[in-house]
Amino acid sequence: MVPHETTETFGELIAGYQPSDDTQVVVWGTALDRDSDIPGSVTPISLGDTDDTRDFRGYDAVLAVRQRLSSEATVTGKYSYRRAAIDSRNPDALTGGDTNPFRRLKHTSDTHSGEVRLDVDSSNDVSLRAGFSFAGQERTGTGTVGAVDPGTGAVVFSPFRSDASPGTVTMWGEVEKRFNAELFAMQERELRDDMAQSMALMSRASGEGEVAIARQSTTRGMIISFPMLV
Ligand SMILES: [Ca+2]
Repeated sequence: MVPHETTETFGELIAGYQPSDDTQVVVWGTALDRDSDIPGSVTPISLGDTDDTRDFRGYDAVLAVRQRLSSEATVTGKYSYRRAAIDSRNPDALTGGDTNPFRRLKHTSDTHSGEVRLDVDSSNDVSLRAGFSFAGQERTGTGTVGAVDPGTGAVVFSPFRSDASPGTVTMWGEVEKRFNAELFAMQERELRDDMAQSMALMSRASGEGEVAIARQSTTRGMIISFPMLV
């Protein structure tokens, strides 16, 4: 049996603060540290690799603030940060029976994201939702990789590094106007009259009423809400 141990340390924090009825603040965070020996037990097809290790460290933090601006309007802000790092070590790369060329491989990513959102629900059945969000990441890959020198036949190890910084920004808005009860009832009456006429016509034409009933339920579903995108 090849030594195969994994040690995990995990922590979590949640805190809330409400200085007034109109303001709420929440902070949330986690941290995970996992150290592993890989690849584990000896099997009939693998002798294992006792010197290999892989360490993972991750952190996550979120800050959220909600502020009521008036009886109709609320603004919400959120920011989050996440870091994840995997560090793999293989000290005996390309020596003995280890054919893995990577002596060390480390991936790190830092992600920042945030959102600001405005919600307005006015008393005249109009609601407005608008928001701005961003997400950005910095990714780094570093390590040491070995290759055989074709001239001398010796194994030469070289460091390498790659960086990437993808990001996105999004803005969106939506206005929704709901029919008031009076207008909705009027439209429903008109629709019912139309459907009654259609059913009467179809019944006379084909003797079947079910087709018109199915059409009626579909059409009613379509006018229940009336979204407008801006
Ligand atoms: Ca190894």
